[in-house]
Amino acid sequence: MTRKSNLYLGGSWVPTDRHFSVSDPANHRVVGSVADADPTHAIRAIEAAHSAFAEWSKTPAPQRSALLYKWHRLILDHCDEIASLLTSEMGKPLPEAKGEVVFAANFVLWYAEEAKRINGETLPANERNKRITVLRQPVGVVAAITPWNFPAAMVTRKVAPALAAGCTVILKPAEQTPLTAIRLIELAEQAGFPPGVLNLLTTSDPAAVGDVLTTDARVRKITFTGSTEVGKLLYRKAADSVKRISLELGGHAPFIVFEDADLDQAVTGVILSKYRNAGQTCICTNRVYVQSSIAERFAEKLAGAVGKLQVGDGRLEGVQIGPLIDERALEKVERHVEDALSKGATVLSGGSRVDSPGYFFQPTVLGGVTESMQIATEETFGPVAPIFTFESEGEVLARANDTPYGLAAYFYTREIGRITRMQEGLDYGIIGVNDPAPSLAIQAPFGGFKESGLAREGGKYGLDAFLETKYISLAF
Ligand code: TXE
Repeated sequence: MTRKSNLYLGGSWVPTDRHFSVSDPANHRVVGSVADADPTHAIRAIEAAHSAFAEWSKTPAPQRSALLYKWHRLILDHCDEIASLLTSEMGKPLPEAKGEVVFAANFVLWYAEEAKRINGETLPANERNKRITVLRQPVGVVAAITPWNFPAAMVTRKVAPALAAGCTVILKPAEQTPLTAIRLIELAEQAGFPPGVLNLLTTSDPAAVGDVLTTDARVRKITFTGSTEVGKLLYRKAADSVKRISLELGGHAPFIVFEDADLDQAVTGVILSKYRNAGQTCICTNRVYVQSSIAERFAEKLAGAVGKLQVGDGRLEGVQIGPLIDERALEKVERHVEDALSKGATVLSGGSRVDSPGYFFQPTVLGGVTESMQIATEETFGPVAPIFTFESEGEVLARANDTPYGLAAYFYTREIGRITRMQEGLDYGIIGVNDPAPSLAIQAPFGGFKESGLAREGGKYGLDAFLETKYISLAF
């Protein structure tokens, strides 16, 4: 079924002259025809969000909270429907899509609760006839720009804390996956958020629309998840009006297996952290470092397990690896594999695209990988695990940190001293110690060091990005 949609501006669904199509990456079928916003629509969205801010920011927290509770309930009530929409435009296997919708709803629930706990404080003054108060106030109009790899969760992880804080929001989802976002906004409308509090701009021209959102001084905050390249561009543009900005950018996660690790657990860990979402997550493993004494055994076990992963249309029972998002993504993965093979790596499993109309790539393991290969430094964003070997703890720590990225890192060992040294020494915002899935905890601060980003999302930390701190000195 092809879905059609309009823009959501100031509480109305606004038609556009132009539309763009959304297609299913598993078979290229068109699944949606979506309103195509241009810069004039972006200005209308800003006006709507700006005028709604005055009321929304003063709406008592329990009322904001109640609307978020309703939205949460509606998302869960429509979980299956949203998940199948998500799979049809993004490709991830249906069970993963359902898991994502629940994860997305959990952010809304968390911030429904958190909305009631935004409080300032009083500080002891220096003089008897003075009082010092610290207020926490919403930052203003927020532009949320979201990626295609988690079309539901990235929306709620940004929108829910912004609304809880009392900000108004303009959401611009990725052009590959607008349908999930549209459905979430329809449900938010049904929950009863007042007109202008939440606005939706779908567009095939993110640069033109993004330019308005990042340069208009009425937008006070940009929250973005996507490529490091676009993140840097937005950061530069936001500087002109000194907007607050949160960036969740690319990663290049090391996954380190020490010789005392439980090998089977480590193999399962790589499978989970590397191949989930076909390797299209910013925290997914990009470099597997295995201590040389166990490297051969580990590679054999991993290649065996990866060879059994089922690739196919995400709607089919038992499928674990869906298609990549588009041709460009598939070509990048192919390029990285070809480059590695031309420089001496070997294929231990998979290695090429699947002969099918969709954008499928075989789950792949490469051995004999070295730092001179593209795959060692650039984010592949596909189902390819390159194996490197190492001799000592100090050496692997230095190699793991030798990257401009700093989002997630994983290591497997049972030795407590090494656990302590490694978790403190890794220059990353998220560390999984014998744990391949640290990101599923919505209460934890998610975000990266270095070029992986700015600020944190999730839990109480995720609210900070949407709040200003005001200091009041009262003399009497
Ligand atoms: O990202 P883009 P792409 C990484 C990953 C992937 C690569 C490219 O390595 O292979 O980036 O993916 C919007 N002004 N990640 O090209 O372009 C765009 O419409 C304003 C990691 O899809 O950064 C979408 O909404 N907005 C990442 C969002 O930016 C602009 C997730 C992300 O798209 C814009 C995705 C502009 N000029 C990709 N140009 C993660 N951190 O999880 C694009 N956009």
